[in-house]
Amino acid sequence: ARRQLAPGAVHVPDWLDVRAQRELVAACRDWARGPAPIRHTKLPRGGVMSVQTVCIGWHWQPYAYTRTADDVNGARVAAFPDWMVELGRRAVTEAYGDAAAGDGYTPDTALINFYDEAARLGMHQDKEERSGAPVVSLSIGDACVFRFGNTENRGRPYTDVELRSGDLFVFGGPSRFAYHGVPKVYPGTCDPACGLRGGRLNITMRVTGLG
Ligand code: MD5
Ligand code: FE
Repeated sequence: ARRQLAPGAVHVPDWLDVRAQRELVAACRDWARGPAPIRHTKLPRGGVMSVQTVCIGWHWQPYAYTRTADDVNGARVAAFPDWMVELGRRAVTEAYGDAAAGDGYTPDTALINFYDEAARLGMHQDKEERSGAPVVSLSIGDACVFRFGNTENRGRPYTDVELRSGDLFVFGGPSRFAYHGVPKVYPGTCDPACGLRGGRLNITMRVTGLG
């Protein structure tokens, strides 16, 4: 079942079965170890994000993409695997009910966010990509409140949606540059069968539009 929150913003609850969730968790554990280890991203004004992030394909550091993780250890980030391109295509096909849209989607990067029970993500837009292609979001582990806002500012109107382990969310079209954030994680809501012992994992695939 899919639910459209706004034009281009589609939530597909329970899209990944537990086997697929475990496989993704295992792959993310691997990437978290290196070549550029997972870390709390440092912000230019001296802050540190409570969320921990590891990138594949391209490395995101506020507020640009690079091939090397210059703010971590300088290593070239892991390649974006073909199997994840395929997963992204299936996700877009499912969310939009449009196989042509899915086939035309070629993500080249993913930001993998890990939230412990205290982590939050403030309201922001994702606008470092030079492409208006959709963002595919996959959630695993503890449930959270995802706040889907508007394209004008960080405040109201916004809609709070609960995202749970296995959920898919696709943000495309007019929703691609909406403000959004994660104000709360619900600790202890994760089924250990997902492969995580606690916390929330979110994988976002993107098209950077960079060569
Ligand atoms: C998360 N991650 O749950 C979210 C899921 C990030 C981030 O926000 O930047 O790593 S991705 C949500 C998203 C992406 C692009 C556009 C919109 C939402 N949107 O228009 O609402 O860790
Ligand atoms: Fe974002």
